Amino acid sequence: MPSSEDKQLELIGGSKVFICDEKFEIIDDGGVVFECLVKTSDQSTNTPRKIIKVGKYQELMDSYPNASASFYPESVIMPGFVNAHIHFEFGNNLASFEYGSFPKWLKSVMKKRDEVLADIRSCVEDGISEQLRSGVSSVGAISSYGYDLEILARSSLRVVYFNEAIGSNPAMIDSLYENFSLRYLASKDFASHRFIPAIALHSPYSLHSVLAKKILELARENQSIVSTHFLESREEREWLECKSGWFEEFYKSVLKIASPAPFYDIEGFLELFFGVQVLFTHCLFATPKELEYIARNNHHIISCPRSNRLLNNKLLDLTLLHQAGLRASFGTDGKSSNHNLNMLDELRSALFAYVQLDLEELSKELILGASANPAVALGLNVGTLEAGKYADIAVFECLEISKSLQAPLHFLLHAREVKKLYINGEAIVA
Ligand code: MCF
Ligand code: FE
Repeated sequence: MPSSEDKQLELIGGSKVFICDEKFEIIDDGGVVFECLVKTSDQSTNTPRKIIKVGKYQELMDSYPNASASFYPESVIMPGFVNAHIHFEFGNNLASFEYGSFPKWLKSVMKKRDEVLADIRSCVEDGISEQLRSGVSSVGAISSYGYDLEILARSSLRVVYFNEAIGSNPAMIDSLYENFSLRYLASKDFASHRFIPAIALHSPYSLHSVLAKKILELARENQSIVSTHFLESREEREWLECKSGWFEEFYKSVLKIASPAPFYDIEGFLELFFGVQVLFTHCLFATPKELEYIARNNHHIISCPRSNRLLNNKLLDLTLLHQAGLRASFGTDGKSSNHNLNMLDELRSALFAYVQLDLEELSKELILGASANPAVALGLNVGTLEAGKYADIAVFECLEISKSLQAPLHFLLHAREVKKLYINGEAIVA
C-alpha cells in the first residue's frame, strides 16, 4: 500500500479522466494524486512536482487518506493542453494584416509590422491569460524580438522559448548572429524546468544559409530543440523548387535584391538539421517523401489549422501524415494569423473543418495533438496523466459528460473555460 506520509499530496477526481495515452484510455469516476504546492513551507516554483498515481477516485481516496481531496462532478480531468506554436509578440494584430493568400499576408506584415509591435506588454499578458483560461499549461513560444522574454519567464506557464533568427542580407549576417546570440543568452538566464530556452530558424525563404548553419551549430552544442516554419505556402515551394515565382518578385521589389536565388533546395534545407530535433511547422505543401524523411529523422510536425485556412486556404492532410508514420501536434500560431489564441477554439475549428475524417477518431487525434504529441515534440515531461509526469492538470466542467458514450467529441463540443488548472502542482489563477 502506498504511503502518503511526509508528502503534501492532493487528489482530484472527475466523471471522466482522459489519460491521453496512445489508446486514449478514459477512466470513469477517475482521479489523479499529485504533489502539490504547500504555501507555508514550499514557495518555490522551481521544485518539480509530479503525478503520483492515476486510477479510480474511490480507490485513490482509500489509498491516500491524507491527501486533500475534491471531486468535480460532470467534469473532465486531463493533462493541461500544450500549445506547440504561438507568437505572443504579435498579439496586437486585429485588422492590420491581410488574409486570403500568403503573398497578401506577407506584404501586409512587411508594411504594418511596426504598428502591431508597438507597446506589446498588455497583449502578451492577455495572450498568457487566454492560454491559461483555455486550459493550456505549456507553450512553444516563438519569440521574434525577445520583447516577451521577461513576461513569459515570470508567468505561470511552462514555456519552451524559441529565440527566432531571421534575415537574408549577407552583409548583415554577423550583426544578425550577434543579435540572436544576445537574445539566446538572455533567455538562458531564466532557464529552469518550467522555462526552456530554445532556437527557431524562421523559414527557408527568409534565412541566409550561412546564418542558419552557424545557429544550428549552437543548437547542437546546447542540445537545443529547433522550430522552423516549413513549406507553408505554394509560393514557398515554388521558390525553393523552381527558383522563381512570387518570391523572386518579392526579393526584387521589396528587399531590393537584383538577381535573387533561394538559399537552399528543399532537400538541402531538411538535411541542414541532421542531429537536431526539429519541429517543422505548417508543412502544408510537403510531399509524402518529405514527410517520410521528417518521420525517419524523428522530427515533429506542428499544424495551426486556423492560421493555415486564413493565410493559405488549406489544411494539413492528416491522412498523408499517418501514412508517413507521423502524428500532428497543434498550435494556435499568433494573432498575426488568427482571431484568438484559445486552444479549445482551435481544436473545435479543426473538428468542423476536417469533414472527411471520422468524427470520433478525429476528436481523439485533436486532443492527443494538443497534449501527448506536442509534449514529446517539445521535450516536456507532461502531456499524459501518468505517475512521474509533472503535475500539469486541467479540469473542465462539461455538463452531462458522465453519461456520454462519445466523451472526447462531447468534450470538444461543450468544454469552455478551464475550471481549475494546475501547473507544477500549483493551482493557477488565470
Ligand atoms: O506562422 C505564421 C505564418 N508564417 C510565418 N511567420 C509568422 C507567423 N506568425 C507570425 N510570424 C512572424 C515570424 O515569426 O512573422 C514575422 C516573423 O517574425 C515576419 S515573417 C517575414
Ligand atoms: Fe508561426
